[in-house]
Amino acid sequence: MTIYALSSGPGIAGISVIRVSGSKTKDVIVNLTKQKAPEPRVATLRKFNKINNNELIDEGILIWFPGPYSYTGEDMAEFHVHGSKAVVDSIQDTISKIDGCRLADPGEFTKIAFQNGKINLLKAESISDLISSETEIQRQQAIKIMSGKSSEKFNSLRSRLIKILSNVEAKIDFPEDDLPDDILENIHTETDYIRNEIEKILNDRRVGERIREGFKIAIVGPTNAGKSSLLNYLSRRDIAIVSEIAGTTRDVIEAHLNLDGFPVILSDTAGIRVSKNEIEKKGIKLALKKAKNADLNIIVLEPKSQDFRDFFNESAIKKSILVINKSDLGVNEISNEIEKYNPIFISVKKEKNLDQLIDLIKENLKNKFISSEDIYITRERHRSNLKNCVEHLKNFQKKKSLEDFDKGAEDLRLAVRYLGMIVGKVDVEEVLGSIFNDFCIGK
Ligand SMILES: Nc1nc2c(ncn2[C@@H]2O[C@H](COP(=O)(O)OP(=O)(O)O)[C@@H](O)[C@H]2O)c(=O)[nH]1
Ligand SMILES: [Mg+2]
Repeated sequence: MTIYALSSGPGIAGISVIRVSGSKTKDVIVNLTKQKAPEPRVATLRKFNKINNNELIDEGILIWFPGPYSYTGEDMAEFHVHGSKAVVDSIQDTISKIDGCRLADPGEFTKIAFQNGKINLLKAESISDLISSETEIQRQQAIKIMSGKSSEKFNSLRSRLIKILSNVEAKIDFPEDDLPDDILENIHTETDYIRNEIEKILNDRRVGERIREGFKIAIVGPTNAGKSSLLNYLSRRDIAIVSEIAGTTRDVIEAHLNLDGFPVILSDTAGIRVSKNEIEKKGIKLALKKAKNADLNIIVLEPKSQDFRDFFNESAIKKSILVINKSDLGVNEISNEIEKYNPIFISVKKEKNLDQLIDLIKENLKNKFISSEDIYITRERHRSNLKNCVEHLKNFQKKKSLEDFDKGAEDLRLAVRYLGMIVGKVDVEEVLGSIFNDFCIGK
């Protein structure tokens, strides 16, 4: 099947790009241009026509990428046309009339690229992350992984694991040959090393996922302190109802923001107080849960607030910035209990000190997460494969004696498989190759 799709964004644009991939690509070119394909990979001006009546659709740039030197590895072409809905529809409609051509599924170009070995799974995922990145740190993370940083790490760990496996398998296949002592010792030190490396990667406080999905920040505190006002200010929209009536916000209201380069999911929550209203009580429960799961809490109080520690447990307070809002009303009556936590004084109404609050939030996120060691994983999929890999390595490590190696080999095979699944590599042939290339059995 030959697939086609609009690869640039929908809507009116200066230029739109329609991509075609598959064995019929050349037919598509010939049919639309009434000429043979231009020189490969050279942008060429062409007229694009309907196929039935030769009516001119548009004039634009055509690039022809014969396979395998293309993104998907198949024959490909790009039609750069004027970006109107009518032009794009007409080109696509014309291509659809050519035998063997159909509209691409979502992600299909990249899927074919993966199937043809042009890119690995990590790269495919990071391409999608790069496309959907909204902030600078998301872009940086995606491009690092796209350029192979994580793939190299996992491929190198995997090759080392395959080498251990080949040593173990050699011992099973040729039990009468004594394995040199240093090889046996090496099996154990290498396994320790690999397990340690993977555990280090796993022990990353989920920074990669957090950057990809957004840092979770919960705005919490007593009723009427100005939580909803703060959410509206930070998101520059009126998404939460602001009112002097205590208990207005009951549901959790979320906003995805780019906070000066940081991807953030900001949640406004119900004000915490003792309430008899069932619905409000549910909202308060949700608020406390948000505070527990958040990466960072902003606890909003008023100058007259007496204390806040009844509401939150120690661990929620530890990851919090304490904010006294309504400082325009005067800040003389701050209780000692609150003063101790070094609060920042703001006024959402008078827009006082809000830049300082944003700086403080950014500082907090930076210290907590960004300065941590290198990030190699960005999805739950990576994490669960790594965890499975470690589990099997642990099982292998329990098998100390040579007699157990039979079962141990299976542990290692599974460990290799899980590690391979991250980059999308699962291949037993490699194990065989590694045995016979590297291991001079001599028989
Ligand atoms: N004086 C003053 N009033 C504020 C400030 N921020 C919010 N308010 C008012 O406080 C009331 C409660 O605000 P709201 O954002 O709904 O508080 P929430 O219950 O914590 O979500 C509203 O009447 C706001 O206009 C502020 O900085 N100064
Ligand atoms: Mg509110």
